[in-house]
Amino acid sequence: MTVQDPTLTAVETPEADAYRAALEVIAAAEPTVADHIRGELDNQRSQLKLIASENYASPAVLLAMGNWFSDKYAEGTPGHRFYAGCEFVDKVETLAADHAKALFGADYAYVQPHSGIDANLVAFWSVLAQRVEAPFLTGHDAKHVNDLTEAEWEELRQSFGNQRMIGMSLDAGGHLTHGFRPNISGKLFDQRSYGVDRDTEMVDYDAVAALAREFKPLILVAGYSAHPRKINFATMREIADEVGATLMVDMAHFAGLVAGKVFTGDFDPLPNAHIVTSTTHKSLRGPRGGIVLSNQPELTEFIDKGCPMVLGGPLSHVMAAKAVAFAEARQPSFADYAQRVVDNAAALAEGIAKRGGRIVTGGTDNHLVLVDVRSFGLTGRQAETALESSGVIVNRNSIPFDPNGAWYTSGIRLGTPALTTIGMDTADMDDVAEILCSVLQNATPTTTGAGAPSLAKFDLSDEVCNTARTRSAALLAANPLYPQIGAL
Ligand code: DSN
Repeated sequence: MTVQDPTLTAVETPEADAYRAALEVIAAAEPTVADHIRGELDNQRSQLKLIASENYASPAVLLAMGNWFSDKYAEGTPGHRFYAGCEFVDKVETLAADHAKALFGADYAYVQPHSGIDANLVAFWSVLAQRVEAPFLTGHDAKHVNDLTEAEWEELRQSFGNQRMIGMSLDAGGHLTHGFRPNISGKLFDQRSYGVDRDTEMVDYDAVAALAREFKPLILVAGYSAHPRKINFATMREIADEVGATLMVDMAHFAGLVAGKVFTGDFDPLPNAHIVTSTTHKSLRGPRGGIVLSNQPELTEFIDKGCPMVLGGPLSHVMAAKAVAFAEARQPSFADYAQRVVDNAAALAEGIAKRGGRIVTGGTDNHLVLVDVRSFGLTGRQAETALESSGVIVNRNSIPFDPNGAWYTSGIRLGTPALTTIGMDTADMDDVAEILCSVLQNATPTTTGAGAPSLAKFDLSDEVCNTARTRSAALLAANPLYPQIGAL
């Protein structure tokens, strides 16, 4: 376990008092858990966090989750629950939804999903309910699925499984939940995927349109977890409208850039998509969870049935934390933060490119940077491990047309939301690029026992690792994580 930085001092703030007291109470029940909570903070404080999907939530967001809302069952929706005693759950869920609506300019917000996959499942099943189930019920003069005969129900069940979806391919930066076979979405939908152009590595909208015309999907999904560029959602909507598809945007990665008005107009999902899903813990900087938004009244009654359709009891304590996070994101300082995230990503890409790294698409206009680490003679697996041993936390990632497959990969994915939260700026990003490239330039692949080039093993000197750690420590000392909590 990492040990607490001995130069950290205790501070007298409400946040420090709250966490000291909380750890004391937890330690009285199970001291090892309190130790592990401290250990996680020490770890996070000692590493350069460049995972594109992570961030540091505020103490207010974190504290809003640690309370007795966790004890309450509240299946249903505000004012329409399957349990009594939901007065304050109703209030907190309504507050979270109201903040989300105001933040994103949405007419409707569903704040119950526990995660991104849950949000996507709610969205998929809402569209299936609206476009497959509801017309079937009307056609059979039934109000409810329980009114159908066994034969009718079987026919409806079969037709759920016969629907089509188009999403972005995984190696181009799409997400497993967008219809890929290892995920439930790929088992449910007949899926085809669009990739990126081989030369530019950008989305080719003409190719997406041609695929949509040929395949005629029920749902067209736009959104990504590893594509470093904006998507034109107005163009995606034109394609969806032409083929009668519902446009779903999964903005999990870039929700903070939408909330912070960095992505506007054609690049803002809300005015363009029928249904929008997101996580709340990435660039949006909230608690771990999901949301579904829509401006289409014909869809909202179905989204509202996320529970019991897909979800069980909502995590009321997390909805409370979502309300806090959305309130924070409505402050003008969040727009400033979102712009700095994007500026920092551009500076990081430039810093790596000038030190010899190939940047997929040649740059970035969002929060993430995809580096083709073959330019350093490495696989993604080698790069990820070499950086971790030097205190730089990234994840390996496929790049478009990746020859090394999804396990070893040829890329690493970097993101700036977390380091921007602790105050790093574009000059710091050049230092981060220097630290990162010094490790990648000095890691040397080795061979397997059979003498073939290894895709996983490498040599890296302790001196290089230690120098990287010392430089990172200096950057982190100047931009401390949770200074208001201090030493615990
Ligand atoms: N695991 C998330 C990411 O890292 O992008 C997406 O599910």
